[in-house]
Amino acid sequence: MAHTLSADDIREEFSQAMSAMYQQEVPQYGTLLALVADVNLAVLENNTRLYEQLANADELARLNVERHGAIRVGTAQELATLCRMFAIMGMSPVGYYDLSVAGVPVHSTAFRPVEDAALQHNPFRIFTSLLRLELIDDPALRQKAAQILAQRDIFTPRCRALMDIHDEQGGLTAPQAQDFVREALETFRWHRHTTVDKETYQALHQQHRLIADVVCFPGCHINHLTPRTLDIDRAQELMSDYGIEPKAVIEGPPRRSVPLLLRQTSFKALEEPVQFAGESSGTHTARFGEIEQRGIALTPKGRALYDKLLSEAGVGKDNLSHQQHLQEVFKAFPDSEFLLRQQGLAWFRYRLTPIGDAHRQAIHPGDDPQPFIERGWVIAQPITYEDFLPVSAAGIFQSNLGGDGQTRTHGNASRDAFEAALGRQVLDEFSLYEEASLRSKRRCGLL
Ligand code: OOG
Ligand code: NI
Repeated sequence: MAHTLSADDIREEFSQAMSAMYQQEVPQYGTLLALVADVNLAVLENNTRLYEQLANADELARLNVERHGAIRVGTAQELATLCRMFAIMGMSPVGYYDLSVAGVPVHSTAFRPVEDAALQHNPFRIFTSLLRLELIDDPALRQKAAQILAQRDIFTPRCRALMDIHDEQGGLTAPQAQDFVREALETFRWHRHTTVDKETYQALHQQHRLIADVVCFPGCHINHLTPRTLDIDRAQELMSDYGIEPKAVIEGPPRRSVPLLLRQTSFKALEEPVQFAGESSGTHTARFGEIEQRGIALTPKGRALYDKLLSEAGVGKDNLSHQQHLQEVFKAFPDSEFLLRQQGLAWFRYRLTPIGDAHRQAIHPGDDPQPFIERGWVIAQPITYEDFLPVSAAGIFQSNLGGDGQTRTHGNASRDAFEAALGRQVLDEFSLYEEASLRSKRRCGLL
């Protein structure tokens, strides 16, 4: 058959198309992109070490295209079909996040590329949540929501046909891929018209805002698209200058000399006009903007320490005092690449320098990389955290639910049910980082 486009190229096209669509739909997203571009430029101009580090790790090129988005779906079939759609773009489900513990009636995974080369090419990620209808306590309302969801198809017929073609042919030709990207985009478009009347919307909204958001529309609109900044504190400071009001506190770890995991902030969801079935109109708040700063991926040991310190620190009311408090609490977390490596708290990717390469025969499987690093034969680069944080995600959800943190819903972790809906198991993020680290050691002859 004719030449097929790679999954990496399809993902690249799709993420660009999604970004263009969201920029049209939510003009503040364009402002956010401008702000992040300004901040990143200033950081790179003033910090040549960081510039070189990013360039060496091949991260500079991806920085400008790097985005994550988020969607919420209502049924197992929708989730399983999304899994098929994202597979065509080289994205696999990684991680399981149970947000019901934070009073949000969903559980989630992140679709993202997993291979080193694919991540370098374009690390586009979609945080995808499945509504847990069983957490609606009124049985009649629960049944009604299920009925409404059963009637919709969030995928266009052409999109479904192209997914079949992809699976039969083992790929898509360039024109088919273009068609696929255009059709796939329709699933994530914003619709002003709800599929339900005002009363139904209000009843579902009353139960939980998120339930109304998932159930009442013909598609699963993308609710934010997040660029990556190199200095989130600066971005947070500048947001109001750009006419954007940030949420109160930056989620995640404090500012560090070796950035950890993921720090995030967002602006509040927009109140947007909607048209209910039966001609009455109203408003709906769902879509918002978010900025993130990514740092090093932690090992299970590092992550346990992070979780412990974060819960010790609690949640602050204003950002300044919260960050100061976090700084204090996180003094217990080593803050140098050497200590993070030595104590096995974070993941690194190893590379031979040209001198190291010339001395390959002196490096043996099982050798400690540290002396080689000190001799300039080996470079250890932090592995970037490519995933999400449940506490932060809950904070982002909450700040967009009007801040009242409707915590009436509750439920137990239900990973098996999620994977059954998805039609496969989610990948374990820790194994992915570990494998990346081991592969790099093997390439250096250290394993
Ligand atoms: C997803 C919120 C979580 C993140 O970056 O942690 C998220 C949503 O509101 O649907 O996007
Ligand atoms: Ni997000």
